[in-house]
Amino acid sequence: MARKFFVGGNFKMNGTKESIKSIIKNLNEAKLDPNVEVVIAPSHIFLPIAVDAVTASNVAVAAQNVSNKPNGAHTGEVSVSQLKDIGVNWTITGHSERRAAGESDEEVALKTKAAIDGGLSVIWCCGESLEEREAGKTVEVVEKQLAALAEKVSGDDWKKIVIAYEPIWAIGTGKVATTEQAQEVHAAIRKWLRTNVSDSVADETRILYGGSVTAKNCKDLAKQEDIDGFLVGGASLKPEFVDIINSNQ
Ligand code: G2H
Repeated sequence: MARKFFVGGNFKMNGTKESIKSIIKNLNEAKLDPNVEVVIAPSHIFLPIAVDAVTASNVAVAAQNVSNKPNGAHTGEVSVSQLKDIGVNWTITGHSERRAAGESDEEVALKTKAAIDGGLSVIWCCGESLEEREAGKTVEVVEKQLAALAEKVSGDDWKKIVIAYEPIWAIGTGKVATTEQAQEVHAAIRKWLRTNVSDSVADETRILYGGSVTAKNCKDLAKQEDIDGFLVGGASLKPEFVDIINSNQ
């Protein structure tokens, strides 16, 4: 089965009511490749605005983070059911900026499982630091993150997961991984899924590349066999996001 190209826009802690509306207006009015699934992730506070503003049929809205707990006494957290209640059907989990703030592999896996059980689809992120890459541990680190995920999710859960490989040293630094570096890790992730989960999960799971993706570098990355799209940060706030969405044409 061909994997549908996927482009996520992670707005991170950026934007205002007006700028978020303007980015979405631009997407609504753009000629987006209809064969691409697009998911944009503004800050929690702007999610209702985003849900109301999106009219493009292939654009959905994601949270950047979610609690793994049900509603209750968890000050400052947002639950899966609250996201569903306002019409959000996606969340990112395990972004390296959240892992750096203290989220463990296990907590990320628990959040992913809670999100899926509550009816969300998930962009689950993984990736190594510069130190780990230089020590030759890239695949080992990513496999450890995958193993923690696979302990909590199973069966059809995998159909709700899109994997984003984001080398930490390439995030927001302007240092994009080379096409070879990215393809190598994507292939290793797919191999791990084949060996440890199943052939169908390996064949059907989209694996995105994230880390300083721009309109300039996306075309070559998109041509790689195991790169099924992108998770875009900085450039998703700019008009060039449309060119990245259309990079697989
Ligand atoms: C990686 C990416 C989006 P940027 O974090 O998740 O951000 O494209 O700014 O490197």
